[in-house]
Amino acid sequence: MTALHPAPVSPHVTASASVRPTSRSEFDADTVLSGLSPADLRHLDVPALERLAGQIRSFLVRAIAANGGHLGSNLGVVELTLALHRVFESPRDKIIWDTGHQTYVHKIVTGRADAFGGLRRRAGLSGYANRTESPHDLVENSHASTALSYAYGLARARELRGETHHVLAVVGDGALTGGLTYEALNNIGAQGARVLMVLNDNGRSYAPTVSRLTTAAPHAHSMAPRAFFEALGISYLGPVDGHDLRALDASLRDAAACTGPVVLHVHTVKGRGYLPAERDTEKCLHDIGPFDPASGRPLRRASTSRTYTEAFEAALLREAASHPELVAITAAMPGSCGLLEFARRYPDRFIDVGIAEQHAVTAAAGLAMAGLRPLVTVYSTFLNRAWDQLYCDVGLHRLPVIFCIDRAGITGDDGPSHNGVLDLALLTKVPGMTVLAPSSYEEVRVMLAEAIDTLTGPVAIRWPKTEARRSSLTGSGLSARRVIRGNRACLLGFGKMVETCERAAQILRRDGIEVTVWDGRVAAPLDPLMLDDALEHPVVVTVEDGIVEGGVGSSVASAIRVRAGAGPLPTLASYGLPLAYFAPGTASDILASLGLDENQLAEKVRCLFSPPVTA
Ligand SMILES: Cc1ncc(C[n+]2csc(CCOP(=O)(O)OP(=O)(O)O)c2C)c(N)n1
Repeated sequence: MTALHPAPVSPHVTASASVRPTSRSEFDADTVLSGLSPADLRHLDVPALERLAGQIRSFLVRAIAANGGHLGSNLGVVELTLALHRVFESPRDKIIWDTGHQTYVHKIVTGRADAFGGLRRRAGLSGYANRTESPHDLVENSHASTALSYAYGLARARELRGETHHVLAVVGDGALTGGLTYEALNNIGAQGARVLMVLNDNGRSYAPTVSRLTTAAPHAHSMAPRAFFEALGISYLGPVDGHDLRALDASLRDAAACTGPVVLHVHTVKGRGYLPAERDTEKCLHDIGPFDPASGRPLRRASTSRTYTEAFEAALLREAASHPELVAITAAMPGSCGLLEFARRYPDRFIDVGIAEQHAVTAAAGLAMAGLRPLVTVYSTFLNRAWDQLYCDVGLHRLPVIFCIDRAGITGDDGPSHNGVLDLALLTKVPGMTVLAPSSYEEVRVMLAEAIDTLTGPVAIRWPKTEARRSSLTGSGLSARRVIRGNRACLLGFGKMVETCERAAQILRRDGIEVTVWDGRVAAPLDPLMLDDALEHPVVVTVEDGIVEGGVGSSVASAIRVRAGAGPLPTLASYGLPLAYFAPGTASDILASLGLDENQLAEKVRCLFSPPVTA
């Protein structure tokens, strides 16, 4: 490691830290941080560590400004990470970061600063902990509230194997709102498992955390957390200032000396040291795309297009004005799910339950039983958490809960755990559930209105992370919409894949092959007119951005076989995602690598003809 130098000071620097705003082009590997290891930290005195903390913050701002990523959370854990790696000996001691979005500093001090140029890019550094990157990374799932359960398992294994290392879970106050955390705490306390939980309390999830147990108020010596943890059989230490390296060092050593379960309560400031993050009231720049480091403002989008989330936000506001029975629920993601303006206009009809998707869904069931129309707004990947609640608590009771599912399909740069690849296959298996997949900005409004005004059971509307195309033509009701007529093949697209089908049809037309394209719109129940029309074609192809195994394509194929009876059956092909975890990359690159762009789709269709038609 090279010698440590003081970081330069700037107008954006708060009193105790130093971040140098730079232009995007200045981002480069940092010679001071290059090749840093936990052992290097143990040789430094506190002033040198404080200087290092400033350099790390400056580096984080530059690196994330260039690539996008998780900023606020990482700026808040700089001193905590340094202290942890000084006091404990990773990887012998096991440190598990809950959620993993705040492991950038951990990556820097475990020798990965040089890789930040490729942060969240294809074949680059993951935005979360990643087992293939380093032996210091134990867990690569980015879903919250899991760390204590892993820790309990690791601690029990340690006892059974007669080992002596420490097992730590660093859990945010947001992650502490998830039910899994309480299950683990109960188990750890009841069995006296020697697990050290570092409670990183910055008072925020994205938004302020929904909890009376934690608070970011520095030096708030509330008795509530102590009483809570001690009641469960877990010793409580703190609270300690998470930016005071001396205090952290002493407290972590005290915690390490405990022979049973212990929680060390640490207060940190999200976005610490970078004023644009500290002052961002929505989310302390929790996550952000490429931005101007001098101002903290996102770099302008290349196009003026709106996203599907924005389409939903506008549609919801329109419906909410005339439907006082609508209630919107989020599991700690009001901004990302497009609920900020709704929450501002209708605070009584907005519910943030914390990072608690299971509770959100069953609470929605309760609201619906009492005659309200709850909307559960959630990312596709996080809905996985609440599958049982959706199936039994909502589905079985046929309750009119509206699931507004964002980030469906391949999301890309957040890596495998963030892709929403299961929702279509799973939701279409819930008896009585209507599943809608808009293919344009305008369709979101039409479908939300349909869900509210006409449908009486559970409904899911699922849309991707991408910008939404504009279209003056929309469908209606539970009908699919034929967008192109042809006789050689019938392409049935769902959601954003409709556009790919249309482009493939144009390519095929240039070769003299006329195909029909349907915007399927409704993944369940399937439109009988669309199925009848498909049966008229010699080749039927379905295209979706969810897993193909058990997906909408398989429902279509079964329905067509039943309809065909003993008559001639068209050649059937279903395209979608294979059963795999997809490494980070852009969504379009990943889809293309799976053969799901228009050129490859056109080629696949040609190959289905007998004999195959060459371009
Ligand atoms: C099950 C689940 N739901 C939602 C999210 C989205 N999410 C990522 S980080 C985060 C907030 C985490 O807050 P906290 O644990 O306090 O960490 P902080 O970033 O504030 O340090 C949320 C809601 C998630 N990762 N997992």
